[in-house]
Amino acid sequence: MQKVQETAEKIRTMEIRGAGRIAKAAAEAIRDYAAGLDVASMEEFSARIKEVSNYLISTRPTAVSLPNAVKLSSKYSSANVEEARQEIIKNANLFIERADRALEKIGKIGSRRIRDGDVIMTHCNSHAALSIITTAFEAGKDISVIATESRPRRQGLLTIRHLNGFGIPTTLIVDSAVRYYMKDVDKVIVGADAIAANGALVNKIGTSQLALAAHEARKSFMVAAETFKFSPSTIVGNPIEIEERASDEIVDPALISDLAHVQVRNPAFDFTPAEYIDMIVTDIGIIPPAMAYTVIKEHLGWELGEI
Ligand code: RI2
Repeated sequence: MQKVQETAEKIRTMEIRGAGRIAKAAAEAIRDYAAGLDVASMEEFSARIKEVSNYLISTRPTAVSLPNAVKLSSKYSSANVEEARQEIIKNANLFIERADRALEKIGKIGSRRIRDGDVIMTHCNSHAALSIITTAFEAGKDISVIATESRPRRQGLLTIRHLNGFGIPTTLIVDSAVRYYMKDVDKVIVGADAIAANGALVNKIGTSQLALAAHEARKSFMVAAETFKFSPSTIVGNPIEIEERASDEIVDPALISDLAHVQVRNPAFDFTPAEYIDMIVTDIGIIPPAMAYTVIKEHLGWELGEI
């Protein structure tokens, strides 16, 4: 349990972050917990696995990759503790392998849409979006990137470091400069924390204003998302919850402690409607947002088996 608690804490404090990495860390935590679980009965095994699953899921509410990973990893059908344990270990390992392969596939598929000379704008720090960009660059395409700072946690600094490591010419801008630079951009590529059944995207706060600016300038807006970022529960009407983080991520409370009429709000994500999205690059191919329902039904819903 101690390792599960450590992983949960790292996800909560964002030491482990990025929807895909969160999912993989949760799968690893469930696997290792199941592997070392010493119980007297199957009832106890089920109860403990359920408890740990719910605990991991509660760490961050928006990235649907987290509950999807936990559910896919903690699946078992046997009524025997030893067999059920082995099933969980196998399912978690399968999820982790698939997640790694998905990133590679997204990179390969998405990079075919990148042309020589493209200027690509990206937001926050998405390993899926970066996989497309770096794969295109390594295939010899002459590209450059405009990366947003992504306040308040400035994940853009991770992005520019990553791109610099590949030798990709990169420009860092503040979030409020996205429309100013949109005229220079050919494509916007962002990641996803969740995709709803209606094709709407939930991603780092500010994504929807990038989409709006791209739409206005008739620039292509691409989303890079593994199929496990699609949200099964949206099919049955559950909304995706937007995480609101502590206000001290935005401003030092001491600086505003005398301002009796001021509050600070810090939503971590926003919604981008499907009509602003040209394509979603997934590990099963490029799809229009209108196909989100099909992805959920055919690639997730049946596997999750409980929507
Ligand atoms: P990958 C991140 O959320 C960003 O919103 C990013 O676009 C998304 O997860 C997907 O990231 P946070 O964890 O899975 O920084 O593509 O809040 O890495």
